[in-house]
Amino acid sequence: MTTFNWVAGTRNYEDIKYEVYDHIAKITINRPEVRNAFRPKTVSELIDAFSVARDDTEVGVIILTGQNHGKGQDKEAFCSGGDQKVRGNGGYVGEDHIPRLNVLDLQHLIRITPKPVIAMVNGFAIGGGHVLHLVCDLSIASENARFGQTGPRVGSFDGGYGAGLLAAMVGQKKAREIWFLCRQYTAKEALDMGMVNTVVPFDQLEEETVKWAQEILCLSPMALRMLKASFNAATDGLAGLQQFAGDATLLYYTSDEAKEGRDAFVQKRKPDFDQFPKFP
Ligand code: S0N
Repeated sequence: MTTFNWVAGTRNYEDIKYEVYDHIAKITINRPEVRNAFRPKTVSELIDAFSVARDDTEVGVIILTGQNHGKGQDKEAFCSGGDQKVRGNGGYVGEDHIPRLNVLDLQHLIRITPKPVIAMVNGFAIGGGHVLHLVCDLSIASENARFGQTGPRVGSFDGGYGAGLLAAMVGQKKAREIWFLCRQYTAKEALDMGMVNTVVPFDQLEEETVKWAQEILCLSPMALRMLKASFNAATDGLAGLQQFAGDATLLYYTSDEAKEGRDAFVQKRKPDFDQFPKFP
């Protein structure tokens, strides 16, 4: 088993860990005693960590995972969803006593982060934890991983990405089965359904995930960015198109044609767009 020299970030987090190795940021939900369930603080820290990774121009790939408990593979968790013990009326309640569903902001952030995000699923991915792996670009699971939704059992549902993206991935009938029966599925079953990219033995999970990340890091970051936005545009409606269009604007800003418009305004002259080709 290869170990990697992960270097801890400078932020002080309580519920998560942020580490970097070879242009890869690894974000770990660190509440193994509750199977890495998230409370509002966990989610706000995850949002901060994803923002740090997004802004770091040295980071090309982000891994999301759960802290191992060390009490046996069948007890490990990627994330067991919203912490039901702090679920109040109207959402999950943190130190400020305000009920929130801030995991929806996190899901959106993962979608619009213009870098590949890999879910390294080390165990249970259940409820809101299952949706978190769905919104990641790739999912690599260990053989012990278990997948499923529990909403109708515990009195909740995720009708956004949790339903729509799942159906786009596994098909309408299977998605409805997953939500309507609240069963658990093995890593092999998740692979067969098209929900995960590969399944590896537990002790090879990180090595395999880093290998995939390093392969991605050899490729063009701008092409990857445009591809991620393209895939999302098909499922995310105007919000997806906004991201794709924003990326196109970024590219346009780097052109002489766009610079001519800016410079002409700053220099108080008429822009000369005649010099630029009108491509077919
Ligand atoms: C993960 C499971 C299957 C693991 O089973 P196992 O190994 O038998 O462990 P347990 O003994 O059950 O658990 C060990 C300890 O961990 C605590 N714990 C586990 N999960 C949670 C959790 N989600 N919240 C709080 N605590 C948790 C256990 O209580 C136990 O601790 P002790 O011994 O001290 O009691 C199994 O644990 C399991 O099924 N867990 C619950 C899974 C679940 O139902 N999750 C919530 C599903 N809903 C969401 O995630 C909603 C997400 C959300 O925010 C949202 C998003 C969009 C729209 C709506 C919502 C919404 O909230 O409504």
